[in-house]
Amino acid sequence: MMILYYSPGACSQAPHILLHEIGLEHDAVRVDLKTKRLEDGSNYLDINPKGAVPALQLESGEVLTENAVILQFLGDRASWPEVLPPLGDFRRYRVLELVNFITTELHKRFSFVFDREATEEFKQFVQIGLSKKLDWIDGRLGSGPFLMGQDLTLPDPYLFVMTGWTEKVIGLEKWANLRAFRERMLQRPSVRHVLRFEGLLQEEPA
Ligand SMILES: N[C@@H](CCC(=O)N[C@@H](CS)C(=O)NCC(=O)O)C(=O)O
Repeated sequence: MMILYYSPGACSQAPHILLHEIGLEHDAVRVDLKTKRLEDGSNYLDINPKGAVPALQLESGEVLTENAVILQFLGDRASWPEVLPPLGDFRRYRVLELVNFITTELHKRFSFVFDREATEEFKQFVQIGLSKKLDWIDGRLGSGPFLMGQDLTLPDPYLFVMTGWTEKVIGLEKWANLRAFRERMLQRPSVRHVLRFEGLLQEEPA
């Protein structure tokens, strides 16, 4: 069985949600990113020497890293082509273009904002750029319901993670489309399952 190495609320939530969307059997193992240890005490650096999540251990024992590539790998294993259109369908590159945008323009900027060693001044500077990129993706998303229109594709779970981080760091007030997208995604069983699994879902009292 495949094993996803994750940390609650981290970018690993994107492949975690995708695994549930496409219904691929997997285990999910929690990584303490500070100590680089798993819950059984073993060293995560033995699995992924880069120390970051996500990492996906395949049935073959091979370990795949880098979110954008893990998403692509999972998309190619999905039994429905909408999530990542096949080679020969130009929409495949539109999907990958969006994944790449999220990785390089949004995710990486957030990494700087979350960096404990970054100065407040630097974080403010990064947030100005981040806001501009969020303006673009908010416009690109429009009323959606997903980035590519009617069907959920690879970048949507990734964008969901970015909306959570935005809510935490800047607030989503400025981005009505992203706000509505987040609300829609929060209704999905895959998202609810993963948030519950990661210990992040506020259960309504019965
Ligand atoms: N280049 C990696 C970066 C992943 C990344 O930034 N992961 C963060 C969590 S969202 C992490 O594990 N940070 C801890 C570390 O790098 O030590 C990717 O795109 O998958």
